Amino acid sequence: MKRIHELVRSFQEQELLLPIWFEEDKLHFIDQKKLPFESRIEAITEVDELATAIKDMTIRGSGAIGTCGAWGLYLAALRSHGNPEAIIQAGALLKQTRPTAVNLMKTVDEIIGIVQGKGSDLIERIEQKTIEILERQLAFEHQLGSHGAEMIDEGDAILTHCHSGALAGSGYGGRALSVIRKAHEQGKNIHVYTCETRPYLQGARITAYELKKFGIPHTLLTDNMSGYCMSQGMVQKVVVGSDRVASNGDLANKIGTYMHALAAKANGVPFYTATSSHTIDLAVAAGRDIEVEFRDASEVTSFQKRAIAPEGTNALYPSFDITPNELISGIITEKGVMQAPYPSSLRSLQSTVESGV
Ligand code: RI2
Repeated sequence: MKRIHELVRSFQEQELLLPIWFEEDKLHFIDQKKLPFESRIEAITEVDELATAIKDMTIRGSGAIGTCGAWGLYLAALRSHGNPEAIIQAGALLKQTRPTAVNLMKTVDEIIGIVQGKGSDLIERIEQKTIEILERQLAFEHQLGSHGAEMIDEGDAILTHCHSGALAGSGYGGRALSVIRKAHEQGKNIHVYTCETRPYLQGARITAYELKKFGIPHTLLTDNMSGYCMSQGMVQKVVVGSDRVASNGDLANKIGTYMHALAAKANGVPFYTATSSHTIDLAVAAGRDIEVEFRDASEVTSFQKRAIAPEGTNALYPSFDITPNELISGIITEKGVMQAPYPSSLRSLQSTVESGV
């Protein structure tokens, strides 16, 4: 039977950029607010500290916070010596942190299923489930990356938004950057336009950091430059991540994604989202039913605690937007690239996942 420490060791040997890991009885994670200026590692022992880190975006990205669901409940199981009530409470706390990304809810529910199931040693059963989830998430990155790379042609310039990369996922390339990284590893000559992604600047700070680390040529754009670049024929594909996909194919992703999708449609540029079957939420009929997180307006009126607008200026911060399915050329998953009509392609994807095909 594999133990959690062996799993972490094997991940570390694969030269992954791990967002979160367990070592010496503590949960460790990279403070993504400080990147790329400082590589600060936090070490915690309590689930409420993890909840705070997710809420304030010290750790972020739908894939990464998805694995936090498993890590957090494993930590809760250890701290409570396997007390089911304490683990269920920890799950409820984690689920309240961020409402839009569905992976966190799903991994919490998977672990709670173990708590409610039968068996002897609860801590050990949760440990095994955590290992299964972490291995599966990493395998997804390689699989969806390979399927997505087939959509990328030699010489393509690919525009991406926000940061859907290793530190937003399980360490290889998350979603969008797994596609880009695989295409690069296949020897395709590609270039990436990374949009800075106001107000948290995930694109400028973290996507550019990872692209540099992976040796992939890239150029930073401010968010308002994408339409111009597409109109000039500078962009051949758009690939973004995904916080949740509704059963009709509507996509919830970082605020600004919709604007890029509109520009892509107007300029005949194929627009893809890279995701996994775990991020497709068949319980939600359409994008309008997805809860969009609104964050504190102070995150718009200031950057890293420095004011960028006159004191008292009103601001708005919807953290995500909805891209309607008709703007999406394909939904890249670990099982292949889903095409419209999405209600049927996503449903048959889900049935192959459930039946383990
Ligand atoms: P994956 C981010 O949200 C963005 O929406 C980004 O596209 C996504 O998560 C990356 O996660 P935030 O957590 O799609 O920075 O790669 O608010 O899983």
